[in-house]
Amino acid sequence: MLGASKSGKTTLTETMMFEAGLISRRGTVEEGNTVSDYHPIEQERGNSVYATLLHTEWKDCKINLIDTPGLDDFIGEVVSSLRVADTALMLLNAQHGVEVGTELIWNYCDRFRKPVLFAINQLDHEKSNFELTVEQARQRFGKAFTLMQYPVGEGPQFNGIIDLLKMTYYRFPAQGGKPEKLPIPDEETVRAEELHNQLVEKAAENDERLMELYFEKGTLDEDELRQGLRLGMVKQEIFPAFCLSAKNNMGAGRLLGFMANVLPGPCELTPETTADGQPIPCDPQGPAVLFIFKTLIEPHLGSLSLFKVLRGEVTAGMELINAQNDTTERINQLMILDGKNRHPVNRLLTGDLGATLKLKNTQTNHTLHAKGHPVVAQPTEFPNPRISVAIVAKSKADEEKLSTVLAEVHKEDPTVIVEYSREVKQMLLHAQGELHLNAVKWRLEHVYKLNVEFERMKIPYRETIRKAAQTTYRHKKQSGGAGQFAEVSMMIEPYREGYQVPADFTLRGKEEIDLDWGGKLVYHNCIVGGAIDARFMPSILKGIMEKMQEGPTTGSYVRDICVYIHDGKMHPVDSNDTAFKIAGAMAFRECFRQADPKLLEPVYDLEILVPEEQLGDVMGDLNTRRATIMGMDSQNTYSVIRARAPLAELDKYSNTLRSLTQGKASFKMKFAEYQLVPAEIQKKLAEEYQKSLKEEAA
Ligand SMILES: Nc1nc2c(ncn2[C@@H]2O[C@H](COP(=O)(O)OP(=O)(O)O)[C@@H](O)[C@H]2O)c(=O)[nH]1
Ligand SMILES: [Mg+2]
Repeated sequence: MLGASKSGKTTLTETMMFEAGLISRRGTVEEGNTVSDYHPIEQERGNSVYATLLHTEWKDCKINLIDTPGLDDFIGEVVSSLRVADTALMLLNAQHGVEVGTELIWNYCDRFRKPVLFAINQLDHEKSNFELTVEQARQRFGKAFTLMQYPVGEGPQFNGIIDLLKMTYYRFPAQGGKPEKLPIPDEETVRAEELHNQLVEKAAENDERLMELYFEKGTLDEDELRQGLRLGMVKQEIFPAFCLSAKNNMGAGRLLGFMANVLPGPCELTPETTADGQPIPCDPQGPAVLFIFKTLIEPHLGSLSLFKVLRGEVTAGMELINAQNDTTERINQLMILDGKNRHPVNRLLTGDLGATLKLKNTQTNHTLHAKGHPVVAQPTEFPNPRISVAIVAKSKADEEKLSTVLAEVHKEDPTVIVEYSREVKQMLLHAQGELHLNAVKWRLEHVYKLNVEFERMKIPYRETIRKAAQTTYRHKKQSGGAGQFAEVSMMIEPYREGYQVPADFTLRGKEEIDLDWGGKLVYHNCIVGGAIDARFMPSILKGIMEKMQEGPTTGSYVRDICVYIHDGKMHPVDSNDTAFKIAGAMAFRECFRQADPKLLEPVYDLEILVPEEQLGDVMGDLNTRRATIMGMDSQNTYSVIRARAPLAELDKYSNTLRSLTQGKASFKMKFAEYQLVPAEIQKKLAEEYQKSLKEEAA
């Protein structure tokens, strides 16, 4: 179940369970009592945060549903769900047509090459506009978008559907549910016939035999139509589109019937693949293969692994091998899930989704297989993070617990990435947006009883120089016993590819270091006449490296420097490694200060999708963030802005974007390069650093 936020996925899921008689009363999102939105955070907020697995039935067919959240921040849930779904059911909200949220999710449907079914929902809403929605959908999804139905009456008058496959008029009672089946009214026959013929032609296009039949008879019967549609769906050449009011329970039953009768079953789809791209043929009789697509953790109760049976069947008590770590796992309890409710089952067949408890060494993206039949299923690739913050426990005593708990959070949600950054000395949380971070915080506080605070992530600046400088530094200490003596003459200059060693130096040795934090340090030994022993050269380099890790201007990493050691002095007794290390460090610092130091900051490429109406506001805001606009395109009803902006200016960007556009925009960001910090900002940062050093010393 996919679609922009508030298109009605959760409501439709509830209605579908109700239609199957699995629940006797329909809950609502407003009352917080749907089967799908069972997490307290979802009830509190009134929208889905987690993907939820449930099922419904139609005649003798079990249909698994995964209700996903529509908000951009929770896209990870969409990705893991799509990975195992056989068909994507995409809701379009007839109030808004193709939204930015639709676009985002569509990109993933496209990537996974799944059959897609559309449902145009909220046709009862007073702002519903069926024609416009269809027009936008045709524009965006192409000619594969195929109407299966159209509504009779719209907005508050919506109470019927003309079905183009069955050529029947379904008229609903006021409270929804089971419709009356009527002949198509006279005033609709021309339109219905025309659309029906288009549908028949499209269905015939996908199979030679059907094409022949169509030429012979001039039409296709219902079964032939179904077959043609199914083939077209597998090839993504037909996206059938249905009409709905999920809230008033109009159209959901017909949609379920279509799902049961027409949607391709797991073995009719393009086969699953292994990690190296080989097909895993769908074989209900073959040796079992299970793919773990999601993990739910309840503290103290252990974890629940959700899986899809890719091949064969799984039975309770079965022993399987984890392909990633070669350990044996026993499927002690086998169950299917309806939201938080768990129903034990004895076996699950190829294509089915289920869950098991307390696997020992198995996580999301792992494969379990029958003994002697090793196979690794293609793992799901999760999207890159778009926001980073530092996280600290409110109480010092909780610090250790915090890392353990965050590791669990990552296991449940692979789009939460936890990292201790040695560079900025903070525990960092990388995620998809502020709502995502807030959901993590909510979970830490309410489920793990751990109070945390988010702090701004320190910006990983870089320092470098703009011109050459040189100095001679003498380190001399005479106190009591053995003294210390070292003298180093050093020249430094900016490193550039293809640089030349100055003509007045004789190069005796060179070490080119690719720095862990990016950029280079090239260390040149240009000593003549044995002024400094070769054995002290590494000590000098050590001293320089210390300063490279804590640049003189702001304490940030230094990059892109050439160092030349061209002269110096030793003392027969007092010279040692320590003395040369200190001399190296001090000489480097002096040179650096004279070499016109400059500060670099990380800049990111942004790609922002924004509805036309809010384009001006979003551009205006970018102007306040030192952003450069790189390009702009227009697509359907929204624009794509490509911009480049310093990370330091992107704090809370997803919040701002959400409030500027009522959540209708979306963005991606990716590290681009390091760029010069403007002089006045560099000055301010340098002053702050000097102040912090003084405070530390005091
Ligand atoms: N008028 C109308 N409202 C609907 C319909 N379906 C859902 N809604 C309302 O739209 C809002 C969002 O629904 P929800 O199911 O949470 O959407 P989701 O974010 O896609 O899961 C709720 O207030 C629903 O009551 C519909 O068919 N008609
Ligand atoms: Mg929902």
